[in-house]
Amino acid sequence: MARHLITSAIPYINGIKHLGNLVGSQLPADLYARYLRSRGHEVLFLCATDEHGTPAELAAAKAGKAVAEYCAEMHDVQARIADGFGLSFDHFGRSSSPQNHRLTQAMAGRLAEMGLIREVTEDQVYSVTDGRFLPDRYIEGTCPNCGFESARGDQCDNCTKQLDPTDLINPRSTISGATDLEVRTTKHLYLRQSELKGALADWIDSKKDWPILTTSIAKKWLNDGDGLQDRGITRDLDWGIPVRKGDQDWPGMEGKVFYVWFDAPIEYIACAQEWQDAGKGADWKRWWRTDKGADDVRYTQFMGKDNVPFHTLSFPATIMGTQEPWKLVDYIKSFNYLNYDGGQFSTSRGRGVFMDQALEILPSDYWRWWLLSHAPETSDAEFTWDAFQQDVNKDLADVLGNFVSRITKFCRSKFGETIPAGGTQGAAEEALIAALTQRLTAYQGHMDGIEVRKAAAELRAIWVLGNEYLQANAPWTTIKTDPDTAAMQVRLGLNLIRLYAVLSAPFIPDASKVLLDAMQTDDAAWPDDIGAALTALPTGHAFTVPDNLFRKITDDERAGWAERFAGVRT
Ligand code: B3M
Ligand code: ZN
Repeated sequence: MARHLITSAIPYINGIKHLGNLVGSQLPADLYARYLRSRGHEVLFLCATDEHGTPAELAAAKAGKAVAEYCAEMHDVQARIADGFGLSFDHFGRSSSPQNHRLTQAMAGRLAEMGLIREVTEDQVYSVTDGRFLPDRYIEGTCPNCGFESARGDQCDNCTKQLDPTDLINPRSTISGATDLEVRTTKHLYLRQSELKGALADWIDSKKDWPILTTSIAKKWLNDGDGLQDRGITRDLDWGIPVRKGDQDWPGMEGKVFYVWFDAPIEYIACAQEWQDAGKGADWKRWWRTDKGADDVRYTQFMGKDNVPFHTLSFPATIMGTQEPWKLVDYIKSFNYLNYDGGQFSTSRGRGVFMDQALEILPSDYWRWWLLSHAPETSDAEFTWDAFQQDVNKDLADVLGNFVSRITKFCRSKFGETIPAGGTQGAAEEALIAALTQRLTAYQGHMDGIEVRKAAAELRAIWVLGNEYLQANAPWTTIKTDPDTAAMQVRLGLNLIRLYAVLSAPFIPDASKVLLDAMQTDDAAWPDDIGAALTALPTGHAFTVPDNLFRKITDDERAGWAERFAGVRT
């Protein structure tokens, strides 16, 4: 029994995540957490909402709400949806929590003490009408290069030229449209991460087992020069964590807040404090401080590839820079993108299926199964309604659902609703147990290695073995000549249902519960020995026939959804 700390990238507060976001972080993190708990390990699985930054301020303004109020509401919305998808966080925290305020300020103070913070004076565009400094992407104007009228302060989307806001002709604020912009001088704090380049390079080099996607992105940023330039960690915004040196004022930094990407990963740690303060656990330092027992914790992070640089370089630089005994991540599982029907999912354009909409259409297990079995691990993947209908109907309805339905209904009609007695296992059963044992070993290997697609394929193969056994041994035929052997076959089949419930729970937890309930057992122990596991439900044990476990998606539904989600969400 080991201890596992698991975090998923924390979703931004300003809106509901789409299925591409879900499959790139929270869902595989949940799969892994559920699996490790099933194997008897101690798990702390944390996630939170990422609540700071300009997008949160703007979204609140658009909703006509105070930012704090908007964030509190959206946190609850996201928590409810996460619950709908069965995401089994031990705590779903908030980066705006008092715990994160304190910890972020303490870490910044410590970094300053270690000589790793420098103050930089810079010129920045100030909007008099908006009463604020404008981040580059909130300034638009005419491109000096191609004349495109909606070029952004950082780049022209028409000719792709990189720009400075001061390059723009007729610049205006995208917040208010104001044109009374002026350049003002302001002071910011920079984290001297360049000082830590050697230590970071050694650390990344030592991670021989990391996915190539993770290390290739880390090394690219580390060696390109760009990634490890010192990084501004403060912003001129109202909403955020006030810049303070621990509990002291930071002279010259009045009215400024930390940059959202500085405080967001620190929330992984603060979230454990929130978990404890909410009365859900004790001794959070046992998970996070190597001087308090976290040495034997294995820490795994899950995220989409766009978040990798922050987790392989910036956050580790923060942690290492403090020279305090904080736990560093042991393994970073990153994902490519899931595309939507010939294009990209897009939050800003409302393209694709969003988490709340998905749950309106179908129960979460349908989505969990499809998304995880198509997780974009080695390359980008694509969601299409055709593939979704086909795979769900085949894997869940034809393979797993059909197996359960055939065996339970057959038993009810011939033997009644208890596990029948009689008969002895022979060569066919021995072969089945051997095949299951081999596949279980492979399944566990893929789950331990977080090879999500391969694990799903192995689980599907485990379901198929049951169907093949039924097909080949046909208890409905056997019963005519040899009722005892038919009883043995049925007994085995019913026990297989319980085994499937246990093995499938990390992927499809709701269906798994339905199956365990139908088998009237709460024995969800992970099998050590397949032969023994297939005798867990003894002769005479009562069961019920579950309602149709998975229904098929009809052609009409598929066509309707494809049409409903073809445009953009309004
Ligand atoms: N909030 C990105 C996102 O929502 C970002 C992750 C932060 S992880 C510390 O996709
Ligand atoms: Zn241009």
